[in-house]
Amino acid sequence: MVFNFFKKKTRDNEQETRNKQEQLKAQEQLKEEERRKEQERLKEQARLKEEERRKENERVKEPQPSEEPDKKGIFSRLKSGLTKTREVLNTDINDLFKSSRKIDDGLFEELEEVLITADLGMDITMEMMDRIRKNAGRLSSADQLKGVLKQELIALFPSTEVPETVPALPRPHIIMVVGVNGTGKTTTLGKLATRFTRENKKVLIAAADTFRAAAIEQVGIWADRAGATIVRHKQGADPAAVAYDGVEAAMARGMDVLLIDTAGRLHTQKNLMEELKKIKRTVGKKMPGAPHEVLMVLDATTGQNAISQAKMFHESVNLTQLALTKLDGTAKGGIVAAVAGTLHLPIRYIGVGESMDDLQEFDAVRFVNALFD
Ligand SMILES: Nc1nc2c(ncn2[C@@H]2O[C@H](COP(=O)(O)OP(=O)(O)OP(=O)(O)O)[C@@H](O)[C@H]2O)c(=O)[nH]1
Ligand SMILES: [Mg+2]
Repeated sequence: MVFNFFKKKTRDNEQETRNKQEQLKAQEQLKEEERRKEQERLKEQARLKEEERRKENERVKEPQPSEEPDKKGIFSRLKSGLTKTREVLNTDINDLFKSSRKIDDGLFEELEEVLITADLGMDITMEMMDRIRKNAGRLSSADQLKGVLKQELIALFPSTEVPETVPALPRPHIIMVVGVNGTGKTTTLGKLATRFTRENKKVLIAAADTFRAAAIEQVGIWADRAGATIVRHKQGADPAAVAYDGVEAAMARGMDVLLIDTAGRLHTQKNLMEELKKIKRTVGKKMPGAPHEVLMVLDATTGQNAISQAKMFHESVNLTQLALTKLDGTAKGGIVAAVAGTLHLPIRYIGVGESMDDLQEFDAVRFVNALFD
């Protein structure tokens, strides 16, 4: 009896030991399985990383489409950016000639209206119409008329050699960007910064629009995106002091370009003009001869107003070049010709959309061709 009891107990103990051993074995197997899975996961991770590195290397080696847009790319972007103006100039002029109309006074009056709708301005339209009327005998189709219009428009632009955007000397090349609020100053400055850094130039931005905190932030985002450095003070700081620090830093750090962003409250407010003059003076004190360019940014959608704004800014800060933005948002693309014909200031850039490649260097022949082709 007692013997049987011990025998059972021993059997139970043996069973328990076996169970424990099996449990341990199962746990070991589980651990081993986890170790294997972890190793596989690490291997896969390393493979993905390697793959990413390889792709990144290829990406860096390949020219980026947006870095070097080919001429055709620029032209088709320009054409599509000018769609609204193109519709006025092409569709309306084609319509004038439908049903084989005669070239008569009635047609010329309608043509006059078309040109004014495209915002060529009264003076330029009248001048052009005078010359077109004199050539009336030689015109018999919409295409011929468009040909004459193209010639007349191209003649409005001074055929100056396009200078280098950033000459090698003097260094830093300082561009002060001015204009009425919301015209696209900061965006244009940001796009220029991006363009210059892509050309391997060292770019510094001075955030001299201290009027709003958001403006300093906005320019900071552009600087990050462009890979440019930035000099900024707090909101409300003296803009001329920011510009001064910008020039000092640009000189000390051997920068190629310094771009100065400025505020754009209404140009009718005297204090803005005084502020801009002070910035300009201060920059010139730190670096004689600077700023090398005073770039005014005009919003094309404001049409003829852009001309009076530019005249006012020119009187105060002596503009050296112009940019016309938002041409994609208006049928008033003729403003480009009106500006060129009235202001005698070079149009250096035009904006035909929001993306990086939509800020184009202005080329009069390309522009006029894009309007009619
Ligand atoms: N469609 C279009 N929008 C543009 C163009 N250029 C600028 N913009 C837009 O215009 C708006 C105003 O641009 P900003 O660069 O902030 O103008 P700003 O002159 O610096 O404005 P303030 O600093 O407030 O005086 C933004 O929404 C830009 O994206 C362009 O060529 N086409
Ligand atoms: Mg701005």
